[in-house]
Amino acid sequence: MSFFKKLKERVLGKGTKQNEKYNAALTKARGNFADRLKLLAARYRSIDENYFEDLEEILIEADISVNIVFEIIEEVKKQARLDKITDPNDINEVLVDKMFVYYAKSGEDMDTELNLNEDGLSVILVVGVNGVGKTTSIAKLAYKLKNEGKKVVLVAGDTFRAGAIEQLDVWGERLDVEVVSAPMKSDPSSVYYDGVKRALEVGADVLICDSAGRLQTKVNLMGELSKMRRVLSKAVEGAPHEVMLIIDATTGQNGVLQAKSFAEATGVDSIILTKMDGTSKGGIILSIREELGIPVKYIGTGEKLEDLEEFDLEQYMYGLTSTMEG
Ligand SMILES: Nc1nc2c(ncn2[C@@H]2O[C@H](COP(=O)(O)OP(=O)(O)O)[C@@H](O)[C@H]2O)c(=O)[nH]1
Ligand SMILES: [Mg+2]
Repeated sequence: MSFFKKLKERVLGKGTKQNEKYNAALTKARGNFADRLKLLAARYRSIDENYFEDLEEILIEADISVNIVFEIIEEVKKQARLDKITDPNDINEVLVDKMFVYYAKSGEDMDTELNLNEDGLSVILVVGVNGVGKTTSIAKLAYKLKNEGKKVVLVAGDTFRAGAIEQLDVWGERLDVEVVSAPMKSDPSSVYYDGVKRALEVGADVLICDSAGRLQTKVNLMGELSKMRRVLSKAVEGAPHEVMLIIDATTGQNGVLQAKSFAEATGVDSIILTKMDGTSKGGIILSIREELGIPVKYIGTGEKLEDLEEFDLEQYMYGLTSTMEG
């Protein structure tokens, strides 16, 4: 059975709901990837150096970093020689297979489970640059955890940006979830302290901490993040149990680099890749894997509370390529 057929079968076997979400969220990305690869295959009767140059361009424009593109194209060429493939349509299939393998092999950790403390309070700290979708993702995550029967408390740790506290308050009201906050410009660490205290008081299962995302020097960032960590770990053993880094898929390579300084400044356990619905650059997932080596646990597929999906490599690759079949 062909790679695409197998992928389709596996993905549809996971139920239609998740599949529809991925398919819809990756519409733009698919247009800039699968549709272009199909056109490329139609332009070339068989593969040659020009073909591979055009292919390279499509991959780079999908936001796969250049070194990965070279590596993957080498792999594709090798396979083509080995299997005597000359039809570009068949090459497309080999390509997607190689991309899949690249993601799966470059990091051993594909687990999307949150590191929650089973008996006691779990603390999740959410970090990332301004505007990437931290607060929105926190609301989505709270919604999800609440639906799983968990008691959630939120901390408005972005005391820096005007409106940030109110924004979380509004979500809290909609979700019927308590939000702990302090006036603007308060020290975020002291708000976290209050948050933990309150979460323990009410017997919450999960405390999710919002944070400010202003870009600053790495030294400042490091100092601030380690202070937050210290406060949280003093208050609850093992906290923060999960530090989630938010990356905006529409910011491309630049966003990945910014994210890297956050990851280097504090230990990051996982990534939420937001705004997948708004980007035409689906290859970013490979760049994140290469640059950060941290597992993507969720993707943001829209602005609504339900628009958060567990990351699934098969769904993702299928969403990116489903129009390429046949
Ligand atoms: N389309 C889309 N918009 C999103 C997604 N996640 C966040 N946003 C929007 O991005 C903007 C910034 O989000 P916000 O949570 O305030 O970012 P923060 O500054 O990191 O807290 C808001 O308008 C959100 O509605 C997503 O997955 N898809
Ligand atoms: Mg925010």
